[in-house]
Amino acid sequence: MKSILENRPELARQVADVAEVAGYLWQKGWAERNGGNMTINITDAVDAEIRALPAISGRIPIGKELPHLKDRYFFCKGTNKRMRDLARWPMDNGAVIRICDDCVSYEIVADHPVKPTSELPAHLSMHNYLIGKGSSYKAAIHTHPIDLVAMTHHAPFLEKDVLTRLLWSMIPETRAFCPRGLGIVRYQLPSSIELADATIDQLEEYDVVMWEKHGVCAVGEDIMEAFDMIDTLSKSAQIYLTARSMGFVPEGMSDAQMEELKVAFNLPK
Ligand code: 2HA
Ligand code: ZN
Repeated sequence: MKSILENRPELARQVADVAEVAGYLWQKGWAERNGGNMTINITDAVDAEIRALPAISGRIPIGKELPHLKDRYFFCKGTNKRMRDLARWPMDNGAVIRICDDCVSYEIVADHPVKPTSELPAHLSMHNYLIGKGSSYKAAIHTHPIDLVAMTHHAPFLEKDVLTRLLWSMIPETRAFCPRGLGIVRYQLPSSIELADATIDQLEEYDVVMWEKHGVCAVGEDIMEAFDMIDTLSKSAQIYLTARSMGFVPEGMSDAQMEELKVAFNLPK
């Protein structure tokens, strides 16, 4: 069977980037079994021939009305598919979907009738929010980093901006490359509409959002950028944990050093 990626270098490149990141998530130990998911808005890489393709599924409800997504296309990891398999065979473990005119359902267009991730309501809500505010961001990622998730099991870290400041202060790069910090969503049932709604509330202020006792979510221009922000925050968490395991509480950069960095890099917060 011919893949939708054939003779479409831009689409193939974007899917290859998702596959590359899927491999990183597995190698980092953040993606046990089917854990985590990714979606990218591929509408700009979709041509008339793809638009004319008949669906290979019925209409499937999203569970929410998402008015900005009408006629948009996404590549999504499949539900119950392993991240490490997505890395090797992206089109067998993911699917291209088209949002229907009613904005409450979608259909699968290619390559195989792989049902999208269980976190589709959260992912599509994030894309809907981003398009609605005129953002150029095209990628959303959810994964289970051990260090960052462990930190959400400690109530003081869940207060607003406590983790942001702690992680920023471990190494200058974290503030520079994750300049909007880290939002917190209190525990919600995985895959729920409540989790989706709470996540988009946090996106008004943050590009990366922790899901208490579950995982992290990030949005970015592309999938590499979204991954890099989580990777940078995880690096800071590792520095913190390493210092604690050596028996001391790390000093962290001082307020003056943090302020100097903010001015030098022209950071938003
Ligand atoms: O895809 O990570 O949150 C499996 C999950 C659900
Ligand atoms: Zn998860």
